[in-house]
Amino acid sequence: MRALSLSAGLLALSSLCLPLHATAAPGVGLPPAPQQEADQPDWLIKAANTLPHPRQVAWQDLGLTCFIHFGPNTFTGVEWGNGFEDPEVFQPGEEMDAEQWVRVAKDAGMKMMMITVKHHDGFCTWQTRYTKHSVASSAWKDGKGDVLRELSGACEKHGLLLGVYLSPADLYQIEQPGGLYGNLSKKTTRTIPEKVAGARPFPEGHRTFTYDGIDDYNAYMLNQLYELLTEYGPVHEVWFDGAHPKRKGGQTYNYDAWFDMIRELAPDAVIAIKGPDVRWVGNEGGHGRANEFSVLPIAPDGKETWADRTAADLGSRAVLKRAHEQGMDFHWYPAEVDTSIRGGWFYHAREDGHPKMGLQRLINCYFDGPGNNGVFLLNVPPDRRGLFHETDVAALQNFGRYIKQTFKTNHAAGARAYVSASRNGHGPDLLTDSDDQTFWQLPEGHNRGWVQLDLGEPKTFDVVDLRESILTQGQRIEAFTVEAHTEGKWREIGKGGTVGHRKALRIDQVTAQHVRIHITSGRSNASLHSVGLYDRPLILSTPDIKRDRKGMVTISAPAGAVIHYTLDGSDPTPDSKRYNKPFELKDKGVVSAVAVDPNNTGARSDVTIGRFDVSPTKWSILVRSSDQENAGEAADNAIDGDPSTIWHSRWRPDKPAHPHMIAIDFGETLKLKGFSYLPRAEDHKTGCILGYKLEVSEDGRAWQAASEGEFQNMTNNPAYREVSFDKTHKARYMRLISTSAINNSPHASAAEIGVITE
Ligand code: FUL
Repeated sequence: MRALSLSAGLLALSSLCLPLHATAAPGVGLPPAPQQEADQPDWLIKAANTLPHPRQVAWQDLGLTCFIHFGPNTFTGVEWGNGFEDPEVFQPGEEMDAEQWVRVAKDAGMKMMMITVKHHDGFCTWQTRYTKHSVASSAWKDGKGDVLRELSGACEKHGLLLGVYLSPADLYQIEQPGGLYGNLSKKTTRTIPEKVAGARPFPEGHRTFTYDGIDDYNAYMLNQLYELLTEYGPVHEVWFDGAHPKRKGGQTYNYDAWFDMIRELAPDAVIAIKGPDVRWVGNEGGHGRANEFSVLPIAPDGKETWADRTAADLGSRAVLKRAHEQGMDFHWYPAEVDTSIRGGWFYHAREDGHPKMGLQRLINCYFDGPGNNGVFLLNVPPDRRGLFHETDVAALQNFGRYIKQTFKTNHAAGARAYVSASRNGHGPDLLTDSDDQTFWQLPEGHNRGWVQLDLGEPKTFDVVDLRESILTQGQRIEAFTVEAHTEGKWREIGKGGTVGHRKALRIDQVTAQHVRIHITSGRSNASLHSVGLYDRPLILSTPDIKRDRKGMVTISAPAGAVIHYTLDGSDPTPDSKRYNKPFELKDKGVVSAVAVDPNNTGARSDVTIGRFDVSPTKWSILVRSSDQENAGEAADNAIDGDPSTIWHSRWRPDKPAHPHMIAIDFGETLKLKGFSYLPRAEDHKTGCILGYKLEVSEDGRAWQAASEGEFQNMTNNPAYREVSFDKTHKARYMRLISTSAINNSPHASAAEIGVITE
């Protein structure tokens, strides 16, 4: 990028009040200098000057990271274990290969492996000295296996960073006799690591830590952290999950001591979720907010408890103003966007060949994560062999290729930049140089401004990639618009809100030589260290498959695409049957569909797989037994095959309470192996069932319990669930009874309720 020098022409123009650094680009002109916002309040300037720690920026630079959920649940088929698992169930195959995980992740562009070394069930997948409930008690590798050791070795070999997820919730320590969790032990002064008779010595070179007020469980956590941070090479992220299937004894956590030890033993590690460096984005679906702020209010004087932040607006001016008035501090707290490539966090064989995340959804998460001022932590659960499953490997390869291809050529590189104004020493030439440490910045007092790029010749692009220089200048841009000069005039081609570390804005494809970015609202004077213009490869969106109440299957794809499908579970190709109109599928079946570009380009979408059980053609609601809201939210909506309509329990009486019931007559006797529940789709999820009872009946009078419990992890991830019964039940009738709902909602609701038949 070439810096503009002051020319005689420019001097003449600047005397006409055109901004400094500007010179006319022939034929396209330059916009006038924007009017600046009068004095900005102190609290806003304070937010503009709230900066990240360098370790947070280094973490954010990773962009894409890999989550590994691997433990007893991999083998027992549940999402949350209960602490009673026999260590013997942990039995990866001989072909287990942590290097395969790392290689596949690296090829997909991931920069860190974050592994659950202890999930809520309490089983430890490293050789810990502090419990027998670990790999040491499994026959796997004769009790000598160590998953973390294998992963850290593979990470080191392939140059990826390592992160550890150590669950504070620990059901083994809650449930087992002598368990340490909530055992009401005395809070005393403890020196960590505590000695264990006969245990292998710790590596030399690390100091010990002495903390006051530590009970048994906190000592256990500290001892384990000490092991994890001293014996497995550098750790770059420590994840403390906030989820708790169960609590006991009023157990509290000495976070200050945990954090202190981490800072000392792993100074480059960010402490995530229940910690000060990285916040959970607020959902497990991989979605970011339209405006993802990194500067958030926190409680002052070290009183912050790092509660989940799930509100839609976390850091707008309105939020900051209110927080400031309430005496809160501001803190740099960037978002980690996490989701699983599969329906569950752990591997479940039933999901093989049934990817939750096709290419389109992975891409969306990318643009919601690193492309939206966050980091995308994508979970890929190893299977029972101890390998990433072929389905997931293929999805990751596709995804990696797409991202590499998208960001291969920056059409803004080498462009000539004009700006509304610059701070001294931070001119436009620093905007597209290849040095991320240098940046262009508006002068003080300018909270608005523009950048105009002359690309030298018309270029085609559909991504505008902006990056603020957050390390020293923080997050300041609140709103921007993008214009392109096409067909002789300027027109808006995109707009956005926050930028921060990075905003990769997807727009409709445009071909233009001149492009403008207007910073239309900023806190103080914003900076940008780079602008990118990229062109995404064409992909065809995956088809959507639906079956209605009458058993008619409709497959839809973007206009123009041709759909092919199979009904035998095989992968559809352009030679498979072509879809023309809805067809009937009353029984159980699998529909696999692909969209193909009709223009012989060979372009194809990912395959969508629709798995259907018997259709609800003959089903009806037992109206008298069902608690239903009739105004548009009747129980029938839960069996109509349309996820956009819902059943909702009665809003009145004014104090509704569980249980709520929905009862179905199948119109014939079915052999039921289980049932499925799809919560309503809206963000608020009112009435999303947590605790349930499922009863079946052959005659509608005598009911038998088939399943009872809580949908695991429903609060954090209110999504589709399947529940298997212990045995097959013959039933003509089924009723679902809610015993609780997430967020303590007194209601019950469902988008769809289905069956799993033999
Ligand atoms: C949640 C946990 O309860 C899930 O099992 C999973 O580990 C997810 C990443 O965090 O809070």
